[in-house]
Amino acid sequence: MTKTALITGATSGIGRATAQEFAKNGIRLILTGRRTDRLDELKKELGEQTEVLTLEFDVSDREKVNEVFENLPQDWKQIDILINNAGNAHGLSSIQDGDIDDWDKMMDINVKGLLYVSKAVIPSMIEKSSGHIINIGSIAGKEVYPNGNVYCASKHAVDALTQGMRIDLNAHGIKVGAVHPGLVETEFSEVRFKGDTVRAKGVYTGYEPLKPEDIADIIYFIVSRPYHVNIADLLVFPTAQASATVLKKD
Ligand code: NDP
Ligand code: 8X3
Repeated sequence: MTKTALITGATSGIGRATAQEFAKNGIRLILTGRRTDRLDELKKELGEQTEVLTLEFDVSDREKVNEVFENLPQDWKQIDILINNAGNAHGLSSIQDGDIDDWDKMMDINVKGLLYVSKAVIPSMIEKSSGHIINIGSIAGKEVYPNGNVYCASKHAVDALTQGMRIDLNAHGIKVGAVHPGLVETEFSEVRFKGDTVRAKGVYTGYEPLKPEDIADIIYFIVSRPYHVNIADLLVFPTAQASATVLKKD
């Protein structure tokens, strides 16, 4: 039976590559993000391989999330796979210099957004006693690095929520796991550095970073395991990276 996956943050980077990988493998797709032009492009591109529904909403807008999920078309209500991927870092500053608006964004999107979407999707998974949730964490959810403070806290929260969800949903036959990437070249640093593309590019020069497709490939591997196998926690680095702060550059 064809599975249906919902991927948040499918308009760029890891989410978009995962959508492409899933489409190649015939998974029906619900793709979400705030940029409608990109959602439209994806629907056109991937609609040739699989059925695609696109939904434009901000994951941190609780009322909008509820409205969107209450109004899902009937034949899209059964979601088998949820990839909680939408997220970003905003700023890279010491705790004393940090911008409170940036802090709000990271906690609202990376933590509360993930919760709002999960809360909307989980009931239908419980109803049929199956489902698979993968949260995209980060090395920043395993370690804290200088000036990473609030982003790291948001990703540590994702790590804790993944464990909590796995425990609470265990009795319902729902698999929960997390993938924690190290450095992946996406729009992540452009967002973190507020459009400073030169600074963003510098994050990924002098070594070979992960590509979004590397993570997408791993996510597809995880969702394609037999039902009795749950890959609970996976940390993925580029070979040049050994920890949040140890990176071998040329
Ligand atoms: P990108 O910036 O390329 O993609 C982020 C995605 O999240 C976009 O599709 C964006 O869509 C979506 N998004 C951001 N904010 C919101 C929001 N408020 N509501 C809805 N969607 C939103 O970054 P990545 O692909 O790198 O990031 C994906 C995930 O991977 C994030 O959770 C990030 O923390 C994590 N990660 C990234 C790493 C890296 O090195 N790149 C390493 C470890 C983890 P839109 O703007 O259209 O809303
Ligand atoms: C993204 C990777 O090292 O910039 O989560 O935090 S890092």
